[in-house]
Amino acid sequence: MYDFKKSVVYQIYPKSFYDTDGDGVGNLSGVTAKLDYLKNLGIDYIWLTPFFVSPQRDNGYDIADYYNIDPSFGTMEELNELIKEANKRDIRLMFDMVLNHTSTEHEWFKKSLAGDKYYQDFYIWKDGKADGTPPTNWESKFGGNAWEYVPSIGKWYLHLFDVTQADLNWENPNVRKELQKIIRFWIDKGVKAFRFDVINLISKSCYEDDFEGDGRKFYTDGVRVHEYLKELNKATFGTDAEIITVGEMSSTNLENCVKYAGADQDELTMVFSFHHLKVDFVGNQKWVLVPFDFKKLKNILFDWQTEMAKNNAWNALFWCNHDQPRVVSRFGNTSEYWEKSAKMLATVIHCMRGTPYIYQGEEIGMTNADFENINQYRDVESLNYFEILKNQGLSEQSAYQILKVHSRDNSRTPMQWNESENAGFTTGTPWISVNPNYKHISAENQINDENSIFNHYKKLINLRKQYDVIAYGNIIPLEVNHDSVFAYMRKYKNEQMIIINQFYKTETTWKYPIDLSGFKCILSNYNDCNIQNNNILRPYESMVLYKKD
Ligand code: TEU
Repeated sequence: MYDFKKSVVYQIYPKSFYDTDGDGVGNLSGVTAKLDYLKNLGIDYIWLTPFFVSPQRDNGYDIADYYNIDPSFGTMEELNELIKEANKRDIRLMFDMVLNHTSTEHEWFKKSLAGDKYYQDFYIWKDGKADGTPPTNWESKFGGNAWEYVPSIGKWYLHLFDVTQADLNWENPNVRKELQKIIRFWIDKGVKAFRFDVINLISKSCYEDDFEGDGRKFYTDGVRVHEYLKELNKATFGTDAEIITVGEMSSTNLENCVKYAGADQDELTMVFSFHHLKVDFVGNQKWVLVPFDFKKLKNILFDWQTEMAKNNAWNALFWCNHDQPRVVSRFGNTSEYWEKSAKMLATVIHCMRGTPYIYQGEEIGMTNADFENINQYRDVESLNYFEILKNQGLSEQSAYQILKVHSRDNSRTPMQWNESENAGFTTGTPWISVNPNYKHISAENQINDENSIFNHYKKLINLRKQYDVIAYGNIIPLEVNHDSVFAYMRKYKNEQMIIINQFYKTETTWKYPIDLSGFKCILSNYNDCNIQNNNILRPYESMVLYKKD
């Protein structure tokens, strides 16, 4: 019997994972080819980012046909083969459903454009203001105004993301029925898990100018969002208790997340929230350079941990995904303490209450892309913001510096399999440059090395399976005001676990706030883990202590 609380999810961005046909773009067969690698790591689910038919303006998050596979990723036969081979290894697939918007290439949108009234009501078309400006001043998440004017219709359509990603009108019951049909189609194919893209943005009802912000307050966690999720649950995945779901919640809050992911709410199994990944932003503004705020990071994670637990709701735990820079570059160290800091960061997340997600390459400590030239960037958001930053008066050099830190392409460079050309990702020309550090950072280098980052992840996955306290325990933050230590305790029945992490490359003193008699060290990133060690924690030191009464 699957127990999602003991499970770990591995995220694959197929385009950058493994290419079996030499066209430079990863594909579904590439995922099948690497299943044994994933089985060895010990993960339970694979979240595949969208591989459906798409013009690929936003790498598949712009879907033109939800029922078919994009030819660049393969065929339905190849998908069936992947499902079959994954099943054989007891690995389940999580599909990524983008239900907030479709590509403007989708037939619904094309019909909408052609003037078909039935399909026009599938999208959000509004009149502009009397002076000819857009209906509201809302900004697209990728830069610029969020409305596009279509002269033949005489109205504007809403696109919270790229201009080719038109927002669906969830107020229309026919839209909701079509979306339910899609989910049921994939459930019938045996899919046991779903991720829902920006699912807290689906309920829009109020179209007004935002004089304080970019418009998000009018459509984030909107008035009918919980009703819509309960309806989707009931009509689709709610009929199978084994199916797990995760909602991506953009700029959400705790109050809503305890509903989205509450055990008795009949909405979703768990949520991704992003506040802990905005600690190197200024407010909501990510295109700036500021050091990360450690205490803020710790406090946000602790608040979410304790509040979700109190309300019997479940978190997704993660540092990385295809939209985020690499965590070892962001909060760790890419030189002397690369390995130690990568292990420490993994331990912080994996021992918490919730379901851990590993993003491809994280398990081998992959780092940011380090691109030198705008020609190396592929992401629509990065390309737009490069222009926006320059228009704001920044020099090209300064704009590069910001992109280098915050671009989503940092996590989209090809998976580094081995030391051969293109890191073993493709025999062709990769669609995006491989990080030149692949000779030093690769899966092959690490699999058989007991002390590698890969094997540290493997151990963490095993701990979750072995110790009930990780899956089921409550969480107690320790010494929250410490300037550099991230520590907490987990408790469940007669089990106790203490997780201690030094977040910086300096030594620090740490006074254990509890009596440690009877505890033993079960995981560490140093060879000697001496829990009586005069209260000194070494650079990036991380340890897991355990006791059973
Ligand atoms: O991302 C939603 C989202 O709002 C972000 O993470 C976004 O990348 C960020 O705000 C930009 O600064 C999801 C997907 O994960 C992302 O890849 C898609 O581009 C986006 O939705 C649109 O479907």
